[in-house]
Amino acid sequence: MTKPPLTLYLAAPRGFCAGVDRAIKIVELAIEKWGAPVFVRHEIVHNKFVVDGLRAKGAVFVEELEDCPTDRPVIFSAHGVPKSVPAAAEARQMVYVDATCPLVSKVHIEAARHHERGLQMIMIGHAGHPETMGTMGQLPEGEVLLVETEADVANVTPRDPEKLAFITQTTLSVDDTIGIVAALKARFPAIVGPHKEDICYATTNRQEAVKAMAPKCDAMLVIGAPNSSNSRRLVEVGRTAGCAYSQLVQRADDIDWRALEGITSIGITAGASAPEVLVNEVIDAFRARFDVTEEMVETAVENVEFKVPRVLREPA
Ligand code: 2E7
Ligand code: F3S
Repeated sequence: MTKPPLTLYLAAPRGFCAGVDRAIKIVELAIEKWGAPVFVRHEIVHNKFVVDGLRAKGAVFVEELEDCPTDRPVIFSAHGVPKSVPAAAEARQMVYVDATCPLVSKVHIEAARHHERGLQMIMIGHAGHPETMGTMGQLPEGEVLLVETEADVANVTPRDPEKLAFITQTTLSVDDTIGIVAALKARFPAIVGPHKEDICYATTNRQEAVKAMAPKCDAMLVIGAPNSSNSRRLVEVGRTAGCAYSQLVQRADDIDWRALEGITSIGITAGASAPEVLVNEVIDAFRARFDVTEEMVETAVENVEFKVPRVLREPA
């Protein structure tokens, strides 16, 4: 039987960012240095395939520091942790390595600087997300107020509207955030903040590529996990940019082939925590069912790399 023709658009950049690369390397090097088990507080990045792979090498994933024995090393995930977490690890005299992405640490430092100057913070982010909890947890209770949407801006009640700064999660929708920042500036003209927001290069670039790709596609698949903020934003960006059938899939098994019957084009991208093997698995699944012509939609070239902490570059 002849296969139907399909143009498969592949977004670039897609997949692993520099912070994810570094975080995974930190876990691997820690296991090499100290042997198994090495404990990891929270999924090192939000991807089951990555987590299962590291578990097989000797990592043990827990949600709270209290779930770790004090005589084994613990690694903090790429999303960052509240200040209380390293403080508790020190109090217990534990060996710990912080795999927080340097671009998240930069926001933590920004927040501390504003606080020292007596400013209260408004964080634009998603409630309950580990990055938001980690960033808000850099300052004492009440010093960081959370807004999730433009509508929230009308209801926020700062101590002094003249003494305010804003910070953001790094994986937000660039376009949604423009609206929220504008609403903050309109209500609090004295608010200070970064030039635009704190969304990272990887988030921005992956969303740009999707915006260029989505209008060409009958359907779009984002490879990523349901708890991956940046991946979920890519699905939303795809829908807004003109591809109504944009879906999140963890891997090829998740693809709803009946929903894709009759398409002649598909767009594929991957969130910052999704490994390229899963992209290849999805492409192979399309090749098995369609006569595929691949086309790259490249909107940026990335060459960002972050060093692993010194303790892991030294011999044991
Ligand atoms: C850390 C940070 O693990 P992810 O899916 O995390 P998100 O924040 O998107 O849920 O992706 C990698 C990553 C992104 N941002 C890790 Cl702060
Ligand atoms: Fe860092 Fe951005 Fe990746 S904050 S972990 S470079 S998605």
